[in-house]
Amino acid sequence: MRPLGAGPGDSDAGDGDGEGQVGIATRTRTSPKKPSQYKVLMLNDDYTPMEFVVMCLKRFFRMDLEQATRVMLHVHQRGVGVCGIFPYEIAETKVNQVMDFARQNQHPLQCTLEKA
Ligand code: TYC
Repeated sequence: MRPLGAGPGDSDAGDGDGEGQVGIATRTRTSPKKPSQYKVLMLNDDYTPMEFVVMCLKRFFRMDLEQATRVMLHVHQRGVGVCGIFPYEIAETKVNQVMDFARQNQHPLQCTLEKA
């Protein structure tokens, strides 16, 4: 078996004029395309208890009590707030987890995602 690399007779090992150069591709990306990010949004409503929203934020978004309370109050006052930013599949999973948990507890809490 021939060793790897240029040797006599290789088409790109010519007289140095660059003719016959092969296999040199300029990489404009060094890693696979990074997945686009999505915001998970929590929406306000008049019926879901504040404590339940705080519980969701702690459970599904790993917030501590202080952070969860701050986000919940922001949503309560402004109508919508960001729970976190994730790749699509993770964002979708979190939306489903919140919506399922809210439904199980008969609260109308709504959660959605939006491209970041
Ligand atoms: N507005 C609700 C209340 O007064 C509390 C609430 C906060 C509900 C945030 C949903 O995403 C929400 N009980």
